[in-house]
Amino acid sequence: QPNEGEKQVEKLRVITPFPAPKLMDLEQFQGDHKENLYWGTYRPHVYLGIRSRTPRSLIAGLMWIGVKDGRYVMRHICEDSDELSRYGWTHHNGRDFGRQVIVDHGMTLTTDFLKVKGEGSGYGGDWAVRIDAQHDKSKLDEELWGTGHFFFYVADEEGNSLRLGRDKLDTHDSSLLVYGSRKDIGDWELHTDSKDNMEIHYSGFRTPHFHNLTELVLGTLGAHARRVGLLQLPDSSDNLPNILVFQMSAKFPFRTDVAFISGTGLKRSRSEQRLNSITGDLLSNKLIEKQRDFEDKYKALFNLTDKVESESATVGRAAIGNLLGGIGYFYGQSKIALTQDLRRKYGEDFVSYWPAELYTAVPSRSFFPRGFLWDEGFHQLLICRWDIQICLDIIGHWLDLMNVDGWIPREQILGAEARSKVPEEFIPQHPTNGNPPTLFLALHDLVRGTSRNIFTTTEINEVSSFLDRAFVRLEAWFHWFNSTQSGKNVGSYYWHGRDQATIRELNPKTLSSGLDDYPRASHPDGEERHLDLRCWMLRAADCMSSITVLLGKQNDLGKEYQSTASLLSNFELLNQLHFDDVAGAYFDFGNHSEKVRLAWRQIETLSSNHASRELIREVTERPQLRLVPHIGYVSLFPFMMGLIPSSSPILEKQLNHISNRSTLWTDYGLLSLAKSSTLYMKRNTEHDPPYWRGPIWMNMNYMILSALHHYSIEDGPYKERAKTIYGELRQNLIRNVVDNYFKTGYLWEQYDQKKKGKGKGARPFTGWTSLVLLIMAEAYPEI
Ligand code: 6A9
Repeated sequence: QPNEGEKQVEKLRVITPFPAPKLMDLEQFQGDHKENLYWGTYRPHVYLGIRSRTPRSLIAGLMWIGVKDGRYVMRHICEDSDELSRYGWTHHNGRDFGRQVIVDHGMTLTTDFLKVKGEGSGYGGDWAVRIDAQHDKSKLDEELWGTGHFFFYVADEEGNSLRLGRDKLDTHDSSLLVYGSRKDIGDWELHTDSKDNMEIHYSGFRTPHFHNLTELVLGTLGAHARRVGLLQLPDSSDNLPNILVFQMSAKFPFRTDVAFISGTGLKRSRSEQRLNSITGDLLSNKLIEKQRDFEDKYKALFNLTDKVESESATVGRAAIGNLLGGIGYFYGQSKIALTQDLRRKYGEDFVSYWPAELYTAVPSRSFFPRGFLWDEGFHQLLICRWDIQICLDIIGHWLDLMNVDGWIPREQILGAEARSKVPEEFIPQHPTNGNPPTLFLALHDLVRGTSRNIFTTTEINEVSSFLDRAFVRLEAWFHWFNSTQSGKNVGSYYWHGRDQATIRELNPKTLSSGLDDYPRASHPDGEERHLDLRCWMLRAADCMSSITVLLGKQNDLGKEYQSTASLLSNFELLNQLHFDDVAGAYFDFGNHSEKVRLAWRQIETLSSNHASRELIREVTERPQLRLVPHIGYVSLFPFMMGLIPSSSPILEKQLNHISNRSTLWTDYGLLSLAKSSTLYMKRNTEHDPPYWRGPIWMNMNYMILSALHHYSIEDGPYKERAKTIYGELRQNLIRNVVDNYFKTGYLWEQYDQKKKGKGKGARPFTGWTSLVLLIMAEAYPEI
């Protein structure tokens, strides 16, 4: 029996931070770097939300009244059910400028964001938002929509109280809405400036909760409307409010600037000049200038002019703009599920990870506005080309989330706002489960750019010092996979954590792989060998080895990574473990039967007398240890990694599978699972429709396309064939994503091969679908 002290130690191991200096404490992330990134549109889950990169920030945001089925509704959090024709950043540089266009039925709302470090401003500088609302008379019901109602709020998460502008005696003019004071930025003021005739009302609240702001405002508005018959806030406030909401109402078309200036308490703060410089005409000029800079950078980096039509370039611009504009800052504690052992011992199911910050891009502002580990590696392929400092900052935050075992939680649900978006059962993270170490994809690019002097001297220095400090963490990460996810055979791995007991899934899911319901061995056990994980390990080992070279650490350690990499790239060994001669394809290995199906069964329940019907798995053949015969993304991993020698007939076989319309090829991209698979487009349970069992996903298509590109350059008998397929696949992917964007206004999570490539799943999905821009630019990682 462990004593109290030992119990604590054991239980807390999983929530013990990795014992090494944090990346975010590096010199390069302090000073100007930190200050320059202080304020931003870091609340991607709302249509327009601003905060600073500090745990308890002053936050700001916009709501407006929309109409649904003839009734007023509040727009605030990005909700798919709002059914906006489109919304998203058409431009965003990730730092101090963004332009977003929102089409809400008959209204087009443009929200510009601009940040400046003015002379005299406080820490982090000043910022402005321009709200421009146009309406289309033919589409709007005048009675409901003669007037637009916009609600701009500020809230202090630290709890400092806010003061109404009109309370201030020495105010410069009447434009002051609210002011306050904070430790980080000093005194601050928020002003509004509009040439249009607008009516302003307000409400103040004191509450520590911010995730239900919409209800708070809507409730107050409704209550007052019932009393006075007017759609306006009551111009009243709780005592010492930490939230103030300003309703700005005006006839369409309407434009107003909202300006935030800090450091106003200081002498010579030049508040008035600063305010002038970020409102009205001066703001217009600055916005024009910033947009031009964005265009220039976009052109220079991706060089699309000769590569795609201008329509496609517009989509590419939205892809990078939304990926950067979607970057968020989160703070909170992950909920960690204890392993069965510890649960039994301590009678507790969950523990909290340490409070942590995460600066990260997100896959989808409406559906998944939070960090996902393997998504992030793909995001960084784009972001590192746009802004290396932002890229390092993001990877640094992720690596700082590592625990003492070298584990990083896969899905980051930090803070009440993030939690409110996720059903309870999906919140806990499991320390036995991994997620592909795709950060190595981006690190690989960074190492290459550094060792070949592609970057500037400053960038090279920053990447080097970053890698130098990251090294122990990367080692621990590598080691975590290499030890906890290894298989029985030398050089074999499998995703741990699959449910061995389930009787309700057609094929037990592998969420840790990122490919969720992609078919694996029907009966999960320790005999499994997962091809994708093996290939990720090769990528990781290879990258570790090149980092050791770059850092001059070619000691025994460096050699170990090199020998792991050569073991994992050994073609004969790969073929022995994973190649099926007859199919000419690579497969997983495991205890497997193809004779499985879901069937309705009467289930007697103890709690009630009546029997219920449930879908239960039937297996009509004894599973055997064998290769798992499903052709799809997993089988293409050796190809993706460039593992197949360019002279090998096995390469030809992969090209055959790829280009075959009865297996993987469609006019819209490659299918996740071949039409010939027994699980193609099959539901996994009554409630789980096929996800990675057919539809087209951009991240894997990008990887496959990279490999096709590679083999179209490498000499060999299949070079020309690879080139042809490459060209056609590239065209198909671009055409389909671009068509869908113009038809629907969005980039999508997946594309539906059964409906002519129509976007499906989450929208906007501006995470890895934005890789379409790299496809346009033909920018691929070197294999
Ligand atoms: C479920 C539901 C309203 C699934 O893009 C993020 C991930 C990928 O990492 C993964 O590979 N997506 C892919 O298979 C979305 C995952 C969403 C899980 C949360 C909770 C709440 O939604």
